[in-house]
Amino acid sequence: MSDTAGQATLYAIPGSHACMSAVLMLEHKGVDFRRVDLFTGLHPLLVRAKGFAGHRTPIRQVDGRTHRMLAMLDRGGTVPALLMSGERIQTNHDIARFLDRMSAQPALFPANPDARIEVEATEAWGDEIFQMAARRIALAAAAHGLDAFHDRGNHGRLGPLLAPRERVRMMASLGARVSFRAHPSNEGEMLGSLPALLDRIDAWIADGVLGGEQLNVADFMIVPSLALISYRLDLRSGIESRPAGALLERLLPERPAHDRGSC
Ligand SMILES: N[C@@H](CCC(=O)N[C@@H](CS)C(=O)NCC(=O)O)C(=O)O
Repeated sequence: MSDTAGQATLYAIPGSHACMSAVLMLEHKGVDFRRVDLFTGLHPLLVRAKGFAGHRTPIRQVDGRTHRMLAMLDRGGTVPALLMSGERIQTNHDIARFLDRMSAQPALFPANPDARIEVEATEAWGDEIFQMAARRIALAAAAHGLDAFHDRGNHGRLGPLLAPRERVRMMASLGARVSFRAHPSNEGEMLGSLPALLDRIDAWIADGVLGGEQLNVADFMIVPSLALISYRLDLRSGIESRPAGALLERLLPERPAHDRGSC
């Protein structure tokens, strides 16, 4: 059961790496779903209007803590938000577990308990650390103007970033830069931390935790963040030349515009 007979609905915003994680998991499971892109910035309100609860306890941190504005945004609610079989599920963490409960195969988590612990720890890092790092690194570039981005953020592995229209993209990125403390003044620090983050992903690939024959929830959590960072023209080739870049190309190949909806 769902809002339209048999079909799930995924509420998202354009270009969201977090929403692409949910898209990849739904595709992996072969779920029939429609994607509804909400207007970026108003999406916490819009998703509440669709009956989603928001997060009473903060779910996101910047520099190891949840400042007041971020806590307020978390209370409002985040996308991806999934309406499926009459249930409303918010956050990739809960969506992954819900999807595995609904149908065990193809699994998102390894059956072996030790392997599962490792994958869940990698997923948590992708969710709590890397997703925010990617968001802030991308937003910081917007302070230099849209020319800092592949195709000015109009097309790419995640589709148009934030909004299909450039003027709206610039306005939305300005608000988000304040919310997520992504400013030219701390950009150097964020960029300085990136090589270690990418090395960590490459090491997980070498160990077979990521990029295995059977893809898992951690792959789906981490790869969209790589995609978002690689919109930055100054970082693109540095990512694509790594093992992480090969995994990115495997899961989210560059496609002609509009091929994957307007994530
Ligand atoms: N880590 C969570 C959070 C996702 C998240 O931060 N979503 C962003 C869009 S990329 C959002 O809805 N932000 C609302 C806001 O900041 O007001 C997940 O993966 O589900």
